[in-house]
Amino acid sequence: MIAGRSYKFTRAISRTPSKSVTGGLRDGDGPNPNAAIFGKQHGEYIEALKNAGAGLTLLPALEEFPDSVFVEDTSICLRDAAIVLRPGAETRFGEADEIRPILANMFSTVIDLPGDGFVDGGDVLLSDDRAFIGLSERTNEEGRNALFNCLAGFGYEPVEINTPKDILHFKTECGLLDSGTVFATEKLASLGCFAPMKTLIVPEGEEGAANIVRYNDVVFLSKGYPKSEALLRENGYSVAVLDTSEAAKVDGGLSCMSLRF
Ligand code: CIR
Repeated sequence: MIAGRSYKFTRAISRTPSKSVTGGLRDGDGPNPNAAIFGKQHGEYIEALKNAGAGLTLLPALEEFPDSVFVEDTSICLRDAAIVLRPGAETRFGEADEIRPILANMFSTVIDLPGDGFVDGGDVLLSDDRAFIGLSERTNEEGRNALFNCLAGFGYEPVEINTPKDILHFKTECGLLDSGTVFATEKLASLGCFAPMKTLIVPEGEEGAANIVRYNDVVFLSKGYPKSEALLRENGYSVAVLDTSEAAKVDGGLSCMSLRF
């Protein structure tokens, strides 16, 4: 096990939200995000990553892909290698081809997910020694098994999860706080998948806070969840609160807007 490899980082990749983000995928028929406000909130997110120590690569907007700001779903970045995924939503298939050359310039090893299966990065949570992958509408068994095989070569033990049907991605409702602690909703924690890690339960009524990101010493938390903020601070974490109201309108959150390595 490489202690801290799950949250000690030096680099990050993000993609500027396109104007077409207003047409991003979402469950239900909620309102469109406001592209200008999304852009401002994304800028604040980028600044927070830099403040946490990230050498940031900001990629240009891709108008033909409304959800391309959610760059996390396209790949897995490790210390020495990157794995290009096959996102499971049809309108997002082409995003993998956009990220591959970027990763090829940054990593000596870039692997395409073998086979024909699908995986969205939002369904993959890496701790220091385990790869949790949740099956979902976007991630199927073939994709998951292919990714488990790839990650085994980097020392990750597989943990299989059936994400409850009403949750878009596994990480919609959990995030890593440190090498031994996960922040998760009661619904996910009750699956029993995180043991022996400690689970800090997202306060009831604040389930939307679960998608946190730990980057070095800072835990990024979405705005509007005071009980979660207090809980994290009581447990000794430094917290950066960020407004993600526009990303939330298209089912996005904090982890989806960057690749961290
Ligand atoms: C989608 O449905 O694909 C986007 N609207 C949201 C993706 C969020 N990504 C993530 O949680 N990793």
